Amino acid sequence: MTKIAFVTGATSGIGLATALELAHKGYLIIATGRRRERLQELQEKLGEDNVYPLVFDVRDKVAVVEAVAALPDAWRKVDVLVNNAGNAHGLAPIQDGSVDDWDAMIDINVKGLLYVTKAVLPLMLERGKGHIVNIGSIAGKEAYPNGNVYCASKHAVDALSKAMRMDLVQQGIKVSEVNPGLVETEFSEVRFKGDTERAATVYQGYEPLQAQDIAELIAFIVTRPAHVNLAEVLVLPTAQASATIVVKEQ
Ligand code: NDP
Ligand code: 8X3
Repeated sequence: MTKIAFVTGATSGIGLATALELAHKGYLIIATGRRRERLQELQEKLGEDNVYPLVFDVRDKVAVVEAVAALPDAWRKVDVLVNNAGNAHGLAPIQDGSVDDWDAMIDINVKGLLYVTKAVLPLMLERGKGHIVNIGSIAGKEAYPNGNVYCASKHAVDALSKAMRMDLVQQGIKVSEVNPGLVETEFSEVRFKGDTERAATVYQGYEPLQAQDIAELIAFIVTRPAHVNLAEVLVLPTAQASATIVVKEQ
C-alpha cells in the first residue's frame, strides 16, 4: 500500500527536497507551507494526485488543527511526519536581539512543531504505527556566539525529540531527529532578512551540504525495517567540525 508523508516547510530547502525525494521513493506527499504558489508548483511537478497541499502558518494553532481535520479520508493514513518548517531570524548578541525575532523562532521552531505534532499524531495513534522525523540542528547540540535564541529553539527540538521517543515507544511510533550542520538553502536569506549577499558568504570557501543530502538521509531513515530506528543523526559538511569550526579557503 502506498505510504503517505506529511512534510512541513515543503516550499523550499530541506522540506522541498524531502518531498521530492520521498515522492520518488513512492510516497504520497502532504506538503505544507505558507507559500501556496510553491506548493502548487510542487503538485504540478509530481502530479495532482500525488501531492496534497496544505497552506498554513505553523504558528496558528487553529489553522493547523483545521488543516489536518480537513484532510480527506484517503489522505489520513499518515505514515511519516517530517517536522521541518523552521528558520533562524537574526544573528545578534543577546543584548541587541529583537524580541520579534525571538518570538518568531520560539513560535515557529518549537511551538509550531508541537502544534503540528499534536494535530497529526492521532492519525498515527489510531493505527498504532508511524514515524516522526524532527529536523533539529547542530545548533541544538551546541550554542554559538549570537545564536542564542535560535540555538535555544533547536535545543528544545532536541529535548522534545528524546522525550517524544520515550512517550511514543509503547504506541509503536518511531521518533528520529536529524541534526544538520551548514546546508545551503534559503535559511541564511531568512536569517539576514533578504540580504542575499550576506547570506551567500555563509556558504563560500567550502562545500556546504545541499538540501538533497538531507533529503536522502531522511528517506534512508524512514525506509529502514520496522525494527530499526535511527534515533539521532548529526550530519555535517566535511569542512565543518563543530558549530564554530568550519575550514574555509581564503
Ligand atoms: P528554508 O528557509 O529553505 O525553508 C524553511 C521552510 O520552513 C520553508 O518551506 C518555509 O515555508 C517553512 N516555514 C518557515 N516559517 C514557517 C511558518 N511560520 N509556517 C509554516 N512554514 C514555515 O530553510 P531550510 O530548508 O534550511 O530549513 C528547514 C529546517 O532545517 C529548519 O527547521 C531549519 O532550522 C533546519 N536546519 C537548517 C540548516 C541549514 O543550514 N540550512 C541546518 C540545520 C537545521 P514558507 O515560507 O512557505 O512558509
Ligand atoms: C542551521 C545551522 O549553524 O546556522 O541550523 O545554526 S547553523
